[in-house]
Formats: sequence, structure tokens, C-alpha cells
Amino acid sequence: MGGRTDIRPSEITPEAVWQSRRDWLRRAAAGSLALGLPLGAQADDEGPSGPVLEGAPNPALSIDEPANGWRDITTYNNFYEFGTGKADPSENAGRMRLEPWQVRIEGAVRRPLTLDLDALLRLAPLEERVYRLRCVEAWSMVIPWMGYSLSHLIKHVEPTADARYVVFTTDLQPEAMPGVRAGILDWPYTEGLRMDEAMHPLTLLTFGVYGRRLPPQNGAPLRVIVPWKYGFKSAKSLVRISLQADEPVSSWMSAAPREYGFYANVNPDVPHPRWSQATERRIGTGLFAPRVPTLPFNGYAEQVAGLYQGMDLRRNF
Ligand SMILES: Nc1nc2c(c(=O)[nH]1)N[C@H]1C(S)=C(S)[C@@H](COP(=O)(O)O)O[C@H]1N2
Ligand SMILES: [Mo]
Repeated sequence: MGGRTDIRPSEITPEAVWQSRRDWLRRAAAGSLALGLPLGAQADDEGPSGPVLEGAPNPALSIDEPANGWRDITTYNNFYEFGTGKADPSENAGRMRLEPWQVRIEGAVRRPLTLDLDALLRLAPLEERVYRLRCVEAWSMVIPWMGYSLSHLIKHVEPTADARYVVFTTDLQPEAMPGVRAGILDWPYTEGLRMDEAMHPLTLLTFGVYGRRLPPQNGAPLRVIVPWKYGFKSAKSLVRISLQADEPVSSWMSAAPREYGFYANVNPDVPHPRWSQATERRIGTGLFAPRVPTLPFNGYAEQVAGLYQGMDLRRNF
């Protein structure tokens, strides 16, 4: 993967953060023909909007690829609570109530806590990390998320020896969520990770994108991002994080157990029962752009393959 520079986090100044933001604005203003423009950022992409969120870039945990534009990231979404169409979340998620927002962290922990958003934001310094997001539907994007490693929060609640899995639960607001009435999944949306996956530094508790608060369609006010797994593992709009001894059954596993396994590591060698996972379409590269090969663990094999040593990844898909 490799960092873009060898600046240590301690050397990253507020100016450096501001500079990266300014570079983005300059590139956006230069129009879509300029070199280094975010992928798919058309000249009429208005660029990032919403409340600013400051955080230092973390080049060591970022991929060195041009990010998708704000418009692709915020209008091509999966958030089935708001409908199954890619544009449904950007059209409907604005009706979600976001304040006040609290997250309950409970289960196999010595210090169960209910934290509001400000307390969560203060728990650790925010970092900007550019990750690839690979959807099980065989498309991908490159997204500059803002957050901190989930491990900070998990350590804060002092897990007990029984904490072998972590379960994430999305908020359920049926009045605001037209997709919930349509069935499809058992709501609320739940997902899970094994404890070592949840504690891995790449697993990001995410509050923002492009230096702004997460828009509702991207999982405001906070979500998890697990970059080496298919996108459905990265649950949005979290209200509960619970630690437990047993492997959970996620919403997608119970909807279609043959299609969606617990691990869901990005794996070009294991096709989805209804389509290949060998290649992906990079959103924003144009209708005629060639598909790109999908990488094992979505390109993060060096960092995470060790978590699965000795496991049969065809059986544990
Ligand atoms: N609560 C909830 N979280 C969810 C989903 C969903 O439908 N509901 N979709 C998942 C899928 S399939 C993907 S690819 C990513 C998309 O995140 P993005 O829209 O921010 O790119 O969110 C994941 N998290
Ligand atoms: Mo997805």
C-alpha cells in the first residue's frame, strides 16, 4: 500500500491539514480536465459541504489513489433503510433525526457506557484516511474518511475475557425510513466483527468524509468502516455497539445465508453465487473505462491476511 510521504503524525500541523483541503478546492475549481482531479468530479460537482471536521491526514493508513468526487460519494449509496435505489439514500436520508444522538456500548465490558456524539468525537484525535470501498455488487470507490480506530473506543469500555465478537446496530426510525416498510432485511440493520478484526488499526469509527461531517446518506452521525471487507460490513448510523462471546448472525446472513457469510473479506477467488467477484467497476471513471481486477482483502492483504491464517477462506466467505 505504502504511504504517500514519510511525515510522522507529530509533524502534521493544522496548516498541513488546511493545505490538503485547499489543494482539493483548487483541483475542484480547475475543472474536470485538470490532472489529479478527484475521480468522477465533474466540473459542476459543487464539492464538499456541511459542517467542517478537522483531522490530520494519516498517509501510512491511506491508499495512494485519486479519491472519488463528493458528488459520487454522496449520491451513489447503499442504505436500504431509505430504499434500494442508489439515489434513494441521498433523496430520503435527510429525514432521519440526528439530534440528540447517543451510542450505547455494552455487553462483555467492565464499563458499559452511553456516549453522546460530542463525547465520542473527543475520545481520540480524528484522522483522514483514504480507503478503497468495495461493494459486494462489484463496484468500488476511493473515499477520504475521517475518524479514529475503533480500538480506542473498545479499550475505553474495558472488554472482558468473554468479548470475542463485536455487534453493530444501526438506528431504526421507521417514520423516516421508507425502505424499512419494504421488508428485505430484518431491521434494525446489524453487522459484526471478530474482536481481533474490530481492534485492527484499519477498522475506522467514522464521523466524516472530505473534512466534513458525514452526510445522512453516508451513515451520519457515525458508522464503522472496515476497508478489507465488502461494503455491507460497514454499518451506518450506529446506536449500539455490543461485545459478546458468540458469533452474531447479521441482517444479511439471515436474509441470504448462502450469499453473505460472516467474514465477507473481499476475495476475487470466491464468486458470489450469482456473479463473479474477480473484477470491479470503479465509479466515476466513465461508462467505457475498463473494469479493474479486485485485490485479495481489497488491497489490504499485507496488513490483515495474518488475521485469517489457517482458515479456509472459501468456507469462511
Ligand atoms: N445501516 C446500513 N448500513 C449499510 C448499508 C445499509 O443498507 N444499511 N449498506 C452497506 C453497503 S452494501 C455498502 S456498499 C456501504 C455503502 O456506504 P456508502 O454509501 O457511504 O458508500 O454501506 C453499508 N452499510
Ligand atoms: Mo455494498
